Amino acid sequence: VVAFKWEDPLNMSNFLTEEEQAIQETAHSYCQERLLPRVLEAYRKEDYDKKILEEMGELGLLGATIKGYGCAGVSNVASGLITREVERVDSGYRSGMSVQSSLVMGPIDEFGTQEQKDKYLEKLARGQLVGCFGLTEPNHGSDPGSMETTAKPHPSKEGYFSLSGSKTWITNSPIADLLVVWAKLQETGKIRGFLIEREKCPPGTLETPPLKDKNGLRASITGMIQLDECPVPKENMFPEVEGLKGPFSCLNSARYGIAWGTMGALEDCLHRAREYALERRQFKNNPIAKYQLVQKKLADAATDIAFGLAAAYQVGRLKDEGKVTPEMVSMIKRQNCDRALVNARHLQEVFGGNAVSDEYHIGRHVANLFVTQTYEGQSDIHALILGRSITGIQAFV
Ligand code: TGC
Ligand code: FAD
Repeated sequence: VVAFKWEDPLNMSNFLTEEEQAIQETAHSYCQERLLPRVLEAYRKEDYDKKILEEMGELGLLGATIKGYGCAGVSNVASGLITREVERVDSGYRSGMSVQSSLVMGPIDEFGTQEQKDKYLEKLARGQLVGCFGLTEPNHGSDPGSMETTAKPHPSKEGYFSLSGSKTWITNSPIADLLVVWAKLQETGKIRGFLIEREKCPPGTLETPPLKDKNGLRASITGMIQLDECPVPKENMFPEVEGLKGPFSCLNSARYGIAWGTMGALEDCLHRAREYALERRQFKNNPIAKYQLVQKKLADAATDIAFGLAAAYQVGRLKDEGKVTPEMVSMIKRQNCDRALVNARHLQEVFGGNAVSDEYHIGRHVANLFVTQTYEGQSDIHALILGRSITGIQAFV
């Protein structure tokens, strides 16, 4: 007899290998035992504990798909399961991890020289170095191709570039030791990637002020990167990759992770709303879970989670086989972020006035999920990426 499980309606766990299930369990235990107890204080104080990356590093959760350099070398589905477990606690914790794994270790592994890989990957995998990824600028968010940050030969230091410009809304920048910065090479006008080591920058050439008082993603630290003729050794540029292909290749992996992660956040909202609805009584002492309008909210969320996870799983398997396209990633990033935000917002209503207390966690997820729908390509931008593929006509400009 096959029983329906509301927590896993389409029986997805059936399709996971034993190794993937074990990885998910490890990530689940760590997140529930170590991250959940600190998230409320972190969110209230807008504080990100750098030690979290070290703890994740010890468990092999950072750069988990990379082979060698102390990384776990697991499947893309396993890495999706890790992000799902982390974001079940908080999107900000997943953000810190995604940036380190997909946006810093990812490009070093894919585009770096052997020296760059040897120098940085293992330390990043252990969380001994913290990384950040600077693409967005104050005047260029959805359209990073128009960036103004430039790299030109350094006027006084032989063998160095001089980088100037500013990046904004950069996760981890205030605490980053290693900054991946995308800038236009003055000579060619082409976008190139640079690895900037904070400790090697002369005073006044690199500033990373935090952006405080956010109303979402408060358990993650965000800041600017301000470069003023910052000297960067020529060997710190990624040697081959040029143009937007560089940053977007890393974003393909990070966006894939967000598609899994947002489903984890929505699962937490569903579990909490269900529990609350079964306990809370209104009108003739009925649990509010008895009422059809409440049940519909739970059914909608459970359905979107099941569909969203199935789609992320399918893309993960294709990614492992080298058969993924950026449009597939745009589709699941957009859909899962949008559905997570809409459903979380509806489930928030189940808590009535208590939704306003942070102890119920739902308001935090709703605020975070707005950010996930915005960064790494706002949902409408992903709609245009899909529209371009469907029609052959680009609608950005
Ligand atoms: P377009 O003409 O489309 O492409 C220019 C070149 O880039 C290549 N390309 C890709 N390559 C690999 N993967 C992808 N997904 C790619 N998308 C584009 C493309 O083939 C082309 O190559 P080539 O060789 O022909 O030059 O460029 P466009 O300027 O028209 O771009 C438009 C658009 C909208 C697609 C793009 O700009 C976009 O996606 N905008 C969204 C911006 C964005 O996602 N920013 C993310 C910032 S990082 C971040 O938010 C991190 S948050 C992390 C966290 O805290 O978790
Ligand atoms: P804009 O590009 O100004 O867009 C504003 C609105 O206009 C959006 O709704 C957009 O969809 C719409 N729009 C724009 N162009 C079009 C068009 N052609 N057609 C239709 N609609 C359009 N960036 C990094 O590089 N690294 C990071 O680590 C990072 N972390 C972040 C962390 C947080 C907490 C936040 C909030 C952002 C982060 N970002 C990061 C930046 C993020 O990627 C950008 O905010 C995002 O890409 C959108 O850019 P924008 O904010 O400039 O919005």
